[in-house]
Amino acid sequence: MTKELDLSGMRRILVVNSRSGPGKLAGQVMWGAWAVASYFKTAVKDSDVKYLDENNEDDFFAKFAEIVKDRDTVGFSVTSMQIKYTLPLIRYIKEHHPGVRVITGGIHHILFPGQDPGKLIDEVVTYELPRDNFLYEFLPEKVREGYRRDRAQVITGFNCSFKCAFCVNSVRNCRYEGKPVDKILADIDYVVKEFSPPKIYFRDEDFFFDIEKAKAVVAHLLEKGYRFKWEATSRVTNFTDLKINDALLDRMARCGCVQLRFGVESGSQKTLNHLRKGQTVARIKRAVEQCVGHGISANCSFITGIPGETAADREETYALISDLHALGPLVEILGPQVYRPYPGGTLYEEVKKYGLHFPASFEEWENFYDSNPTGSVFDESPGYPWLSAAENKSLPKVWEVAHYGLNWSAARNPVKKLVGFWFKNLHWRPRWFGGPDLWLFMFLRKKLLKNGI
Ligand code: B12
Ligand code: SF4
Repeated sequence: MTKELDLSGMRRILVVNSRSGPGKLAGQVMWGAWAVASYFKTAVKDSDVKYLDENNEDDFFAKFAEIVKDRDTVGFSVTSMQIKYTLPLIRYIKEHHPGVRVITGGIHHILFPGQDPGKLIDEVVTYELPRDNFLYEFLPEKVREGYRRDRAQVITGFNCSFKCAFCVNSVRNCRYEGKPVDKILADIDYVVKEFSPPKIYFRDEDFFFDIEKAKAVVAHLLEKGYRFKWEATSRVTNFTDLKINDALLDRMARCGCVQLRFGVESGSQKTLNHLRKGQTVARIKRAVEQCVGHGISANCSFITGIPGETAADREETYALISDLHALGPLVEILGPQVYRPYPGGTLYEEVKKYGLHFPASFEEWENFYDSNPTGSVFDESPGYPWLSAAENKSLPKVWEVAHYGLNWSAARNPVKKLVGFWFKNLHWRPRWFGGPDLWLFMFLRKKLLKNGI
């Protein structure tokens, strides 16, 4: 187990981010792998660093096999869901280029620091490498195209100081880490100059945690007169007189803020308390109303399938979703997605009592999600022991009904509107999360839409 990564002997380096599922997440920015490639390039003297993200490359394997030939070190960034796609690449290296040093790091190793990495991996890094600088030379062409066409991203902070019981941050010994304001502003200016994006997403677990930073960004955008639209994530608890108040919302709307994303999670106060979310239903409503009042869209994310959550709690969530949706087309509903447990934290202790097991070594994760795909956002068969057979079947479909029934009913496109009308009245209102029409719709969605979304 590596304590401090030894950079000596590294010069010709390849950093790889494999895909995480059968499809590719094309156009997405892979911050972890990007940070690592940038760090190696900056920290290793005379380095020659290459970067490959399978999600954003055509002919990925051919490129990988070619580049790896003359490397001394290959680093892989891994979430648990990527292990299935990373291990075959590591096996290829060990078979064809046994002298190459293989290093793995990323959130999987941070979550499971003590796990046996097996014989194929030379070093495992279980902490975050410095991420002060994201070198744009590593940004793949497909991501650049997305920046120009739809939306660019600027990272403005890392981690989170809260410890919500269901969240990965509750099991990590982490706190919110701001990025220096001058760096954020320089990044914004660079991205505008280089890509002229129609929109920017400020990537941050809580953009308003450091309110002075948020205000400085808003002041900068107003001063520069930039025309792009922007969106960010916030806790609803930031909506106070001292933080996000009407005056700030007004300035935000004036400089292009079009959406804030909220982790609403539940409409049941009992569940919110159980999740240690630190927010009330009344506050959720107030924040969303205030946002909408300033013409800013509110994207409200929910989870369900939590141990201890009753049908009555779920009904309170559905009722809150309906109330928020009734505020108009500026409210977007995300989920409710089925809770995905990760080891550690208070909720995991409860989950363990139901006998849910996670693999004990790195290699055992390879096929874990084949039979128990708890990592998939669109997991259709969680098989959780704390849910009944009927709940395991119906809960993963709730988000489809909410998305197509509520969000689409507010769309301008007449086809979407019609589908929305159908799902809202036939499924959402009677809480019917099944039926042949829903099955057919889900089937078509998977076949037709990019990334299955
Ligand atoms: C932003 C984000 C995304 C973005 C960007 C992903 C990315 N890789 O950057 C998008 C939307 C694309 C995304 C997609 C997915 N995500 Co995501 N995502 C996040 C989120 C919210 C923040 C990650 C981030 O940007 N961190 C900032 C970067 C700079 O830090 P970092 O990635 O940890 O990297 C540092 C260290 O880990 C280390 N490191 C990383 N790689 C390497 C490699 C080497 C060799 C070394 C030495 C060190 C090292 O140094 C880095 C710099 O400090 C996290 C939650 C969280 N708090 O971590 C979830 C999270 C990482 N995602 C998760 C999941 C499940 C996914 C998906 C699999 C979802 C899906 N089913 O499609 C995909 C996988 C994407 C992929 N990696 O290929 C899970 C992973 C859980 C797990 N057990 O692994 C998390 C933890 C959220 C959760 N549900 O709890 N995600
Ligand atoms: S759910 Fe949101 S607020 Fe809670 S710990 Fe996770 S990132 Fe922080």
